[in-house]
Amino acid sequence: MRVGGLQLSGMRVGGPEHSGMRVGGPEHGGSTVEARDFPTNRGGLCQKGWTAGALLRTPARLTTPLLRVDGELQPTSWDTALDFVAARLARTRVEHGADAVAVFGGGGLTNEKAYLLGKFARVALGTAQIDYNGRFCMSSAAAAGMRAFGLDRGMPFPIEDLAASDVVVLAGANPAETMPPFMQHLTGKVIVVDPRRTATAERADLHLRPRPGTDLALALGILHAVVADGHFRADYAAERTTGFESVWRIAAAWWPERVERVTGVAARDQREAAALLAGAGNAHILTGRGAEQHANGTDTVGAWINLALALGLPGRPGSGYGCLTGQGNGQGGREHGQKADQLPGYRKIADPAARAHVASVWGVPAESLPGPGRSAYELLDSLGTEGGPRALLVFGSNVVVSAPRSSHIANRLSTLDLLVVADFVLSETAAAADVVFPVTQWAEEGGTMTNLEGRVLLRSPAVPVPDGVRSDLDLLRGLAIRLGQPEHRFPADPEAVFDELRRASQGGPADYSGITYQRLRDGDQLHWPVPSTEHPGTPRVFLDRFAHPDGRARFTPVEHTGPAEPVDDQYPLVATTGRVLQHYQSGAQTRLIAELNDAVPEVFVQVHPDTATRAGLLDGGRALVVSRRGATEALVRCDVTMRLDTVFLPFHFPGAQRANLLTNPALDPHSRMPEFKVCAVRLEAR
Ligand SMILES: Nc1nc2c(c(=O)[nH]1)N[C@H]1C(S)=C(S)[C@@H](COP(=O)(O)OP(=O)(O)OC[C@H]3O[C@@H](n4cnc5c(=O)[nH]c(N)nc54)[C@H](O)[C@@H]3O)O[C@H]1N2
Ligand SMILES: Nc1nc2c(c(=O)[nH]1)N[C@H]1C(S)=C(S)[C@@H](COP(=O)(O)OP(=O)(O)OC[C@H]3O[C@@H](n4cnc5c(=O)[nH]c(N)nc54)[C@H](O)[C@@H]3O)O[C@H]1N2
Ligand SMILES: [Mo]
Repeated sequence: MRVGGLQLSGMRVGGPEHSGMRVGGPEHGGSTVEARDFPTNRGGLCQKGWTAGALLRTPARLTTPLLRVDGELQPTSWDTALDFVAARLARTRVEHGADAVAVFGGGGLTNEKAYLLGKFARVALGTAQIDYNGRFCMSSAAAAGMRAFGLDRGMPFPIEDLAASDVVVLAGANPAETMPPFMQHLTGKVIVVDPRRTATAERADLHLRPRPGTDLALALGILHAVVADGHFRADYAAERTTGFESVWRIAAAWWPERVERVTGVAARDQREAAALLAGAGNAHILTGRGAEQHANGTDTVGAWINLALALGLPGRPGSGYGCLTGQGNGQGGREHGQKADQLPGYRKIADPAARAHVASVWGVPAESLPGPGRSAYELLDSLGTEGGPRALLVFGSNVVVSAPRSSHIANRLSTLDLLVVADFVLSETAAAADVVFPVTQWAEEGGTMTNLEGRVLLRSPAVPVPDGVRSDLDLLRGLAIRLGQPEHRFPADPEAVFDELRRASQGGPADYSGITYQRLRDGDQLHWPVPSTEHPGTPRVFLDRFAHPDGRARFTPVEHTGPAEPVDDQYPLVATTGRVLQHYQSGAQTRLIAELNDAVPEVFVQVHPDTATRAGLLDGGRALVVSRRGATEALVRCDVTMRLDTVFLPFHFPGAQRANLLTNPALDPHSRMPEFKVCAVRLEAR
């Protein structure tokens, strides 16, 4: 694994956080991060570092395909499983049409897998019904970036820029737990916006603690203060943007005292944030899932971007706006066609020119390509319904645990004629499948990932593939051939797939055509777009112009609306959800590792002691957290730094401990992101 001096790339290369922890863990002690600030991380991080390889050797590793016979999953051969699945898919298609088969992908898949999965859906299955868990992840930031800049590259600048930044705002991100190696890039002042006093907030110079779901108002308040105090960059706005007036018409009415009443953030603190940002030579505003996972997440990110534009940050060397990446391939996974509305190279599937180009690379008629399909939650919600899909293939997601309103989604899965899951462990979703394929994991295979700065990283296999296990690419090839596709159309060699991806992406917004495995092996640091093999890559994309046709960034008028589900007498508290250091995502992998599971063995509800007392709860006791959609049984963890109106639950646990039994699947109208970060709940003693 080539780390190239960039901590983060190492982390991202590994896909699952584990490998990242191997990079991040040891670095941690000697970095700018002070141990005093991160009491929980020191143990946890090292722990996770040392146990990184454990998953490769876990006895829970799947090494044989499983087929449900008489209600039980039983071992079978690859040929039997492939023949069975292909026959069932073909029959479903004949009886119910191509859209009766659906595909669900993941942002942890390599670029090659994401690309081939999208091609498999559109060409071998002919279905429009493909989407992926990235819709649950960074989609609101992507949509807001598209709207403001005409392009979505998470960080349009190299991460090293952050170290030279005087002020960095982290809105709804907790990288001290979710991306520890990132912390060492924060050497200037840090403003953290988070309802909780997280390990990241402990490091902050200023911690703004809004009520969950009110960031949009907070960003308007800070913008108001910037303008009122004479710090609006009118020269920059005139030269590089459009639309400030429409934004100011709204922000003028959100003076900090009014914002204080909505968000709970003191007007004084809003003005201090404005002054810090205005006084900075270089500054960055970065968003994480806390700002994005809302039914108005796109507009909320848009409000943070408006603030960045008013300060003249985007496209200025040494400053900018960016979003922090989620999964191993959070960036690349959303560029090459596993998204419902997308073709490779970040092209739109509804665009006739894009269809013609990609169809020619694939050797199929453009008319044969389906149009846009349903977004992730809408897809899962439609399973087994009238006109909805009757078969589903899942690659790289554990939706039984991670999808919002998850008991409903588990019910929908149970109505399918066929559920197929490819995984290396028996996740909760795999356990519900009719067929499970055992696939290779990160250290056993090659492929590329694209990190948060849009930089493409090549990984080579480090350990041998266990007997009985095949790669996702192999599996797709096996199914495609059985579905009547010519062999050459579905290569299983990652480099061959990448060479095809290069051609398919050529001329698109995310142009990879100039990136080759050889250049990556030679150590070239290539940030897309890379339109030719001589091109040096594009570390900073917006220096001269933004990607809209007029070259300008767009201020977008956004108004504070608040969460989709307000609190009331029955459900008086706001529940928000997220992560802890020791567990990864749905926990399918980390719950198998004893050291991690012992550190945080079950779900907890983090709550202010006064709020707990009012509900008759004791620290260390048990609570039932109840929303309109379900109830989660959780350990009570009292914490005096919590807001009185807010509780927090991590979403890493299965069964009755799922935080997603509570969550509200209200969707953002632009990104179709569900509102994971706010729902109304009450606490009951158990
Ligand atoms: N240890 C670990 N690391 C991970 C992961 C993991 O599961 N475990 N997952 C990876 C993935 S896929 C992702 S997407 C990233 C996520 O990385 P982050 O975005 O850093 O993680 P979260 O915990 O989801 O959310 C961040 C913070 O948002 C806050 N928050 C909640 N509601 C609001 C709100 O309304 N406004 C604001 N401003 N903040 C709010 C929460 O209190 C939380 O501390 O982490 C990646 N890294
Ligand atoms: N309440 C709440 N819910 C959330 C969130 C939240 O903040 N709050 N965050 C959301 C976010 S940001 C995300 S990203 C999702 C994540 O949630 P999921 O999509 O469930 O992600 P994982 O738990 O990583 O599940 C990935 C599964 O695929 C397997 N896998 C990993 N790599 C590969 C591969 O290369 N090939 C194959 N075939 N399988 C692989 C793993 O073993 C695991 O079982 O959860 C979302 N859900
Ligand atoms: Mo994510």
